[in-house]
Amino acid sequence: MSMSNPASSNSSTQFEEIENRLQIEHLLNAATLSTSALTEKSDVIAGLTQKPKSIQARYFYNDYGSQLFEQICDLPEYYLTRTETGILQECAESIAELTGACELVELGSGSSTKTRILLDAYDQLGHPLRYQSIDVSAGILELSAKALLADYPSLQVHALVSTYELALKQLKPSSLPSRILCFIGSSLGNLKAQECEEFFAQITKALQGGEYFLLGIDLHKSKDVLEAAYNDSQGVTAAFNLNMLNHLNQRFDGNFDLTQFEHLAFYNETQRQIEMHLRSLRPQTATLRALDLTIELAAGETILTEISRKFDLNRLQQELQAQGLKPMHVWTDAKEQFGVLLCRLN
Ligand code: AVJ
Repeated sequence: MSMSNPASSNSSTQFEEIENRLQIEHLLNAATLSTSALTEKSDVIAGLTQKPKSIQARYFYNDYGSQLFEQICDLPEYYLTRTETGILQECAESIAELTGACELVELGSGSSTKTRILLDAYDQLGHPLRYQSIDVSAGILELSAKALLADYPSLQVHALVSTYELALKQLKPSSLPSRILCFIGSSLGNLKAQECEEFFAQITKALQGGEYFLLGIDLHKSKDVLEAAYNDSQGVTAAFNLNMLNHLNQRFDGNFDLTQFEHLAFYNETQRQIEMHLRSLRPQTATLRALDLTIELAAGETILTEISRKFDLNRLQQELQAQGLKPMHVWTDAKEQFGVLLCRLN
């Protein structure tokens, strides 16, 4: 390597320095991919051949879908991200004080924007900064890890390309005195009640006694506020929903015609969940060649693409407690739109 050009030697040193603090690991590699690809295919086929039809919410997140989601977070109607950010700014210092030095592990880390609030709090208390980010999207994972390393000179990052399930199965004991597993952004809302319970059980298995679980969840509120958040006036949420068909087309060699579907989102008050659907505008067929699957849709027929559950803080605390995840602290905003819970494993 040439050291003659001061500018380039400077930037390459900086580059090497960042690489030294970064470890990237792919769990979705050839060995595990064959089985996960199989499950994936059968999940898509099962969802599209049952009545009513459905597709799993994680198909929103190809590269374009992740970009659209970042746009959603900034929409005036989408109060969730803004409100959770405000709560984290209020409580981050208490969290860092309560837990002491901690390795931060985050499920579904995405752009890691809100994580910075926590990193700052640990940093201000003089705690070492160690962060394990976990996401299925390798692109956003690597980009945000590098951005964090550039901004936090003493941070160590272990980025894991993985599903939640695989990652939780192979979490190694923390090298710091404790660990905090973060699952913020109300992603829990995508899980049905039964799946939620199974997920909490996986968390308690992955953590050691005394370690922490930080959970961010959207709360039940008026139908108007909720429905506006999922039917924004700029149509970004509609584009996000429709992009799922694009993603399936790309991935499974399909021919869904996006112009023949419309976005539908409403609050199901009995189930306390937003439901997003794609509604067929006319009778039509679509084929996913890689799956050897042709489906028929009647005019007006819907495909369920997401549930987004809205929680009750008391009930959720009981559920966590029942699983051995003891709620230590709960924070909300003044309007009680969103909640952040710090739990400790018994
Ligand atoms: C990322 C699952 C929390 O449910 O609000 C945003 C995804 N869907 N707009 C949510 C989403 C439509 C989001 N979560």
